[in-house]
Amino acid sequence: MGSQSDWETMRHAVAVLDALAIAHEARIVSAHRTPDRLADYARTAAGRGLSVIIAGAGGAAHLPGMCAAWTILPVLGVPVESHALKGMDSLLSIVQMPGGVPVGTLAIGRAGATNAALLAASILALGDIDLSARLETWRAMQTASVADVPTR
Ligand code: RP5
Repeated sequence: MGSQSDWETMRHAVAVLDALAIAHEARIVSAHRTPDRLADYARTAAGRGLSVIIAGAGGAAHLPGMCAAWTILPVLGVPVESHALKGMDSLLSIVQMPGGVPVGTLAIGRAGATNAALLAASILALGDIDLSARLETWRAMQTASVADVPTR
């Protein structure tokens, strides 16, 4: 994530990864304030054994795109809701990548963070039958939790 202030959003991705017992790390890597850290992180990610990068940032949100520039790992971008423009700036910054350097862009805010983790799980599950089973169970539990009728 681009800042400590993104944690309130990105913790929801971490919660899903924890629930699915997916090994992960959480780091603050700012495209603007720590550009060398970003280059080092993204360039070494595959070699360190990472398979998917979830990059959450807000405002002029260059983190996901610059991560994708430095690695061929799948990069999933989460637009963090900004104060000034409610995350529209983050969304448009992340989603409008030039052809040739993809970032899979999720929804603004908590839903995007949650779904980024679930999408990462789906990618990883292609090569991990145990994770695939855990993901099926997670989805079944979600289905079972939806009431037929609303509470009044
Ligand atoms: C971005 O600027 C971060 O991803 C964060 O969403 C936003 C604001 O950062 P702070 O000023 O709160 O550190 O780089």
